Amino acid sequence: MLRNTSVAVIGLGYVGLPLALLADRNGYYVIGIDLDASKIAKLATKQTPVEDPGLSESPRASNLTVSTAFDALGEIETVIICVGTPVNGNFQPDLTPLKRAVEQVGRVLQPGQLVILESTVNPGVCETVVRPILERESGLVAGRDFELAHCPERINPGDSQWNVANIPRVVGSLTPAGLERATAFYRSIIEADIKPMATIQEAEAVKIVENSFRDVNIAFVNELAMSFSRLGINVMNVLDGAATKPFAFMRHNPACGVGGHCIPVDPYYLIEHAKTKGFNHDFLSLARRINNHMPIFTAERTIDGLNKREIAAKGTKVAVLGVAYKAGIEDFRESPSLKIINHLSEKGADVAVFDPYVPDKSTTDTLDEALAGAKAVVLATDHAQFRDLSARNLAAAGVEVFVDGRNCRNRTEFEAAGLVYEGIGV
Ligand code: SAJ
Repeated sequence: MLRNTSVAVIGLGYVGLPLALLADRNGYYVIGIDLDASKIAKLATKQTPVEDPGLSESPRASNLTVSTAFDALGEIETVIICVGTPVNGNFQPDLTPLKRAVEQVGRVLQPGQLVILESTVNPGVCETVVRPILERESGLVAGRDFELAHCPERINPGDSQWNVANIPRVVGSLTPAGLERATAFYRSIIEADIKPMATIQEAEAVKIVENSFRDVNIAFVNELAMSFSRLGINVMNVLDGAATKPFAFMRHNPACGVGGHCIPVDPYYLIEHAKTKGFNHDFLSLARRINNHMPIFTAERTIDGLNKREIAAKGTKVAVLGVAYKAGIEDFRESPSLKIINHLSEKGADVAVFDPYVPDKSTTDTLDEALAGAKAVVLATDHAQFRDLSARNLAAAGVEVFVDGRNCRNRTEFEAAGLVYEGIGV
């Protein structure tokens, strides 16, 4: 017998934890499952395992039941899978974590349950990967014995305005009954529009499309930045001008690269899936190549800057500030900083790394240690602390080159202090 108004969330990361806490706050009996025992231990003592200002709820106030085991799922009405769907080193989609979680759910699946996938996948994964595993492991039939739906996650880490409670969602399912149940669930916890899609594939496609849209727009301004660097035109000033157009223009900003677990990853799911049907997404692929090149472009600007001072990169200390893929968070998945560090190291530079949000990837404990003896500084993540760095203090410390990987500083200030300033198209 399934427990009324009960929810299980599989995967308690940036996506699953906020969702589990929100369902709990809305009166559901919620169990959270994660393979990471340390995360479960923290949550069991009401601690927050990930620091995110966008977390609309606190574990301290929740009645969340957490576990690393799946066997408690048997009585749960709605089971939501929120595990990561990364790409491997060759940019090929990696569904291993998803398949593992679905197998575990399938083994304890009960008649009447609703399984919802929130992980980002290409169109077709729910029907050709998730459904067969659930049916094989349970002996049940989707759409008859249990329901399967897809509601792609839309979490924006670090965003204090938009969070799981107020971001509109789309939902798709194999059957009208599944669609009705899933839509009703999200409408019961989210104060925003929940749009039912005609098919589960449409719901899968929505997320890939919205993030590919962002990736190609970023690639557009990144290509402009590289072109305008040659033309001697300040791309940020031009984008400021273009942004005065009140319609049909959406501002994006060039930078040292595109990181995170969404934007640089999701397009590959569509690219690779379409290839299996004989279609090449040349445009999406080109955008990925442009954005993947930006860390190299940034590292080369650093070397160019040192050369302007007749300093060879080889054997020279370079401080890379920031490892996280965007400001104010600790997540460094697919971060451009990692590629900048690798490229400069390959060129023989002595690279020091400091990010207060990512101590495990920093090579020094303090900013001053990273800067000591450095001839070049690369601002790779625009954490507030790095936005306030004084050009004069850097010059006094012997720094000769400042590379503004986020175009967040002012060329004039650094040139007035006697430094070479290199931006991304500025
Ligand atoms: N970036 C640029 N230029 C831009 C915007 C972003 O270089 O104009 C870079 C960022 O520095 C970062 C990467 O792209 O390295 C991704 O940035 P992001 O702001 O898109 O941050 P994410 O990865 O947290 O994206 C999330 C996504 N949300 C979901 O997938 C549910 C994305 O869809 C949102 O558009 C994005 O937040 C957002 O709007 O902030």
